[in-house]
Amino acid sequence: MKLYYAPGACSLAAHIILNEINVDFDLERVDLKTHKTEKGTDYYEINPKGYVPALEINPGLILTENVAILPFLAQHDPKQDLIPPSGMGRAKVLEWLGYLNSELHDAYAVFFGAPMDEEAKKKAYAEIDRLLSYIDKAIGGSDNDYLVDDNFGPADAYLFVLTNWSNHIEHDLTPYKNIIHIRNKVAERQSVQIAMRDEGLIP
Ligand SMILES: N[C@@H](CCC(=O)N[C@@H](CS)C(=O)NCC(=O)O)C(=O)O
Repeated sequence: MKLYYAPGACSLAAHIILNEINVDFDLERVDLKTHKTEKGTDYYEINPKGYVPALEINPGLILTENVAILPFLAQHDPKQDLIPPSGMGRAKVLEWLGYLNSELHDAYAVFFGAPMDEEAKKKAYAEIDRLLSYIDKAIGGSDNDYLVDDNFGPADAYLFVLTNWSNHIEHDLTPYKNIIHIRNKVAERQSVQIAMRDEGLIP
């Protein structure tokens, strides 16, 4: 398998899960400004949508979209319990992935687009805070160790990656104690440390 990624982008979540599942995989970095890969390939030829992540499963077989890639990788070895194989447990993982992808990801993404004036920034911070407040409350109201159950899974990896972006946009995460609690556990995982090191995010 090969993951097309950009350092610290949402593709880091797939990178983390690839490290969890013990498969051989390659990485190919994509420059999101030029849409060229580190090998000089026009990235639109790999993923016509132009964004990361893209997962090459076999030569010519490409999977895109976080909500498809993350469950696909997580189900690789059912013994690892990264995602329930079926039923409500799996539906709950997809519920979180959908929410993170369509709501929180988009709320952060506006900071990486066209420059915003102060008024627009204020609204964008307020939207992130609204979503994080919901997530923090949902975690606090459950007995689970992680977002869905007591096992780390793809939704936790995705939440970790998205909330890392608070560092880049001068957004304060400290009010969100339950999110921070999950983030701290996720950050300690070897899969996360290795992925962040391999993407050049930590020494
Ligand atoms: N719907 C896509 C969105 C992916 C996405 O927004 N990727 C960003 C990085 S986090 C990107 O590559 N942006 C550059 C671009 O759109 O050209 C998914 O969930 O996989």
